[in-house]
Amino acid sequence: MSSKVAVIMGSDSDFQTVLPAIKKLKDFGIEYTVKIISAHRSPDLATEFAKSASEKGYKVIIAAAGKAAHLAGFLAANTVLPVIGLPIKSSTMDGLDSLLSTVQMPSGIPVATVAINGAENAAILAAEILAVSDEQIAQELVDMKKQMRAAIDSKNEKIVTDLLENSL
Ligand code: RP5
Repeated sequence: MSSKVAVIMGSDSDFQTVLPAIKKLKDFGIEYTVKIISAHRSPDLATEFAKSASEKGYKVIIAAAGKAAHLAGFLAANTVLPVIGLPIKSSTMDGLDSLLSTVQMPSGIPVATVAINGAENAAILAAEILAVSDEQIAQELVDMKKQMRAAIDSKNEKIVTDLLENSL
């Protein structure tokens, strides 16, 4: 089976921050490919990858980059696949530079941007896009929401039974 999601990062220094996205895709059973491609340091490769991504079978691209983070927008300019931008906190500006560089796209070239370092949400959003035409992934997402609900219920129970009683 060919990879459905391409996880592209601008540098190996982004890897640890991107890892939760890769783990989440794996948990969902979604095929993925991981590559380091830089909009600035390997712009020819970025163009070539984006232009051929659709015919290679990818359905969604996650693009993670920091600082002057042009990667997601650059890829989006060269493909009609949905591009999810993951701004990386990698400089002295706390990631605000990456966030604005990723999200502030001109009209006509959208990048669906998640929070600074929001790797897990990038993977969940990719799964939601795929789930429109994939029942198995849709079921994974439904199960995930059920687990979140159960976790909140048990925290609620804990605060009522343990924390409040022992703290007052
Ligand atoms: C961006 O510049 C990368 O995505 C990374 O977040 C940042 C720093 O890259 P390195 O200098 O660590 O390779 O292009």
